[in-house]
Amino acid sequence: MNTAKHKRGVALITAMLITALTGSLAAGLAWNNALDVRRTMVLLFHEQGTQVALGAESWIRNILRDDGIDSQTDHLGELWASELPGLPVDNDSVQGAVSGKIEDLQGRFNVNNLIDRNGKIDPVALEQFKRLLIVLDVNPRFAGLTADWIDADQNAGFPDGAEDSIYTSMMPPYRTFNRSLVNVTELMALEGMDKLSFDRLLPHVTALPGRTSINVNTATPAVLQSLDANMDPIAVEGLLSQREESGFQDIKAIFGTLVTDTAILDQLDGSSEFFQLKAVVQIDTVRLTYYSILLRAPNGGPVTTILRSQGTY
Ligand SMILES: [Ca+2]
Ligand SMILES: [Ca+2]
Repeated sequence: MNTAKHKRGVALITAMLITALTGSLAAGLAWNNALDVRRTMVLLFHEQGTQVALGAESWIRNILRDDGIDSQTDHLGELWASELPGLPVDNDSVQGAVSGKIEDLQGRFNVNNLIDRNGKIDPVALEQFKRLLIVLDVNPRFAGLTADWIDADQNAGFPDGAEDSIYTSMMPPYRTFNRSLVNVTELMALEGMDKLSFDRLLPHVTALPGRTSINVNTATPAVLQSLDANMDPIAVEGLLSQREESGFQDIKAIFGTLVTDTAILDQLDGSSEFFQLKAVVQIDTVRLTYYSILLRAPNGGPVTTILRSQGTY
């Protein structure tokens, strides 16, 4: 009698255990399934966002190409320079928005100008970069450090230089690049560079392939001030009010009286070849930022993408 009761009790407990076990297994499966679906959706949104950004880039390339056909100069009053308002991305499967901003990279100081055509440091560009750093309240020793980072040799400049002997003794050790920068974020690798200095510097510097001219129609106020040792904020204010939104009428005449170094004067221009698109895409909960560097061939030529990056410059 007792044995039969005992057996029934065991069977009941076993049945309850199995029910509990299958219940928790089913809950686990449902949870994993929900996670898988969500993960797949995020990957899909990411892919769709990338396609939207590429579409925006293609659209901007057309705008820049049309501008190259229509005008010989580039200034901040032109269509490309206006911020693109957020456009909806809306079809059956995708809901989101895309916005963008184009910047003329030749309105910034190209750090690759620090090196001349023979791979040696260009003293005129070095002095200009020092002046830019001082205007931005950043330590001017980064000018010499950048030049050493880019120039081909291992001879550290004095007093503001650093080559492999310095960088290989750091933890972790690394070596100087010793060639033209591909991406301006490489400046973060300079000895002593900090986030605050880098953030101040970033809107005013770029890394373009080879030596490039400066477009004074789009140059930042700090870059304008760096053009000559005697340029002060009042002179820059005067220049900004002269150029307004349609650019300078006669660059050589205006800057001829302000810039004494002919090497810098010869570098000043009113048009540009290099632009940067920053596209921000939001698809559902996924937000992506894309940067594209666009090169426009002169005289209404085509516009090509020479560098793309996601998230950072
Ligand atoms: Ca133009
Ligand atoms: Ca070097």
